[in-house]
Amino acid sequence: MAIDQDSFEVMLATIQDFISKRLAPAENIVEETDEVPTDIIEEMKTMGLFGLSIPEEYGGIGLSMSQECAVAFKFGQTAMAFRSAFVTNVGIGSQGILMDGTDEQKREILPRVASGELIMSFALTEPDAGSDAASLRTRAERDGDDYVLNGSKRFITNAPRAGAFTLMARTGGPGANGISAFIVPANTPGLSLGKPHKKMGQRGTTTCDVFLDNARLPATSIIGGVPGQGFKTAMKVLDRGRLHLSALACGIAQRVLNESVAYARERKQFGQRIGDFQLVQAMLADSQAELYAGWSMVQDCARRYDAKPAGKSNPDVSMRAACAKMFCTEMVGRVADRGVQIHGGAGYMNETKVERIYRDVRLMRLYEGTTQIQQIVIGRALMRD
Ligand code: COS
Repeated sequence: MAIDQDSFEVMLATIQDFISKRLAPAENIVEETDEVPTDIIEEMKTMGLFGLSIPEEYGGIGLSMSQECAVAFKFGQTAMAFRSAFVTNVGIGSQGILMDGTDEQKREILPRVASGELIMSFALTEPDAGSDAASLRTRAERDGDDYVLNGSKRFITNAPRAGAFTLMARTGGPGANGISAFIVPANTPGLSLGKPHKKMGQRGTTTCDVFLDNARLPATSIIGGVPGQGFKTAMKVLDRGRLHLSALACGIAQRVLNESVAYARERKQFGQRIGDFQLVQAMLADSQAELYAGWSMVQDCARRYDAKPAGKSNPDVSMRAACAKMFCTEMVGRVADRGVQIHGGAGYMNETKVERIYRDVRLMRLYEGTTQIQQIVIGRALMRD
């Protein structure tokens, strides 16, 4: 159930205020220290950001997908690390439990996820299973009432902060139908973490590998209690995540456009503002038009998402979420590139915001399914229909 629109507008205004007054001034600290200050994380917990998508009955705010996209757009206006700190709780880390978990799993886990007491992380990717997620090799062998897990997971967002993982492992034969989704507490004996990865951008976000060496879990840790459903759970979670990322990409494009317009109004060359030159205006216009197109896609797809029964798959919405992810993340790459171009040499210097954003957005075309995977999802849907 979504919160009513009036209350949501108030909440959105509070978030905007928090971003402008609290997060924007801290962007350089995040860039320099590669960390989000802990007092900011605590404030985000108090504001309820860790529970945006979790229904009120489990202690969250219960936003609809359309509302969540509006929040993601706002968080695009600041460094990506702030959103990343809470987003695995809102999206890929928790949604599998919400969509397919048993009542007991939901009651036990979701209130702690919503409050931010428990950080959830999503562990699907492996060293040899990225785009081909159904080929994952982490094994979960049945042993009495338990499963024993062995394998490794790669590039796991928020793993260094996580209290538990939604983790996909193979309980059956090869292919998608042999995969189950487990809830794995981070303190399970046999679970260990790799060193934090050093990345091109998105400083302040944390990722590392996760290793499982005879990690023993009760069979009740399987989401929904039924083995073999984990791939579908992961795909449904990713459909939703892809839409959220599309909204974020639009928010970031808006930020780049704002920075670029401000610069074009202020910077003078050949005796006039560079924004008065039509070649600069053309770059601004292309970015504005593409942003408008992307945001229209996101809003349309989110409305369709909200109209489908909660947690159920809907191939048409999956296809449209892939369209939005592909278009918006490619679009923000082009917008960021033009932003650097409009800033000229200054755009290459790391004191300008567009330099950071240019690096940060490169990941958007890779994670939660590359552009090429989105093309496959779209192409297959067209051939199937
Ligand atoms: N919702 C529900 N079920 C889905 C689904 C979705 N969006 N997509 C696929 N499924 C189901 C299929 O219906 C199929 O079920 P049946 O066996 O009952 O027919 C099963 O899952 C397997 O699907 P499919 O045959 O399409 O699987 P593939 O191995 O061909 O993989 C892709 C499909 C490539 C789309 C998938 O592996 C993928 O998305 N890869 C990218 C992974 C990714 O995004 N990684 C990022 C990691 S998180 S940062």
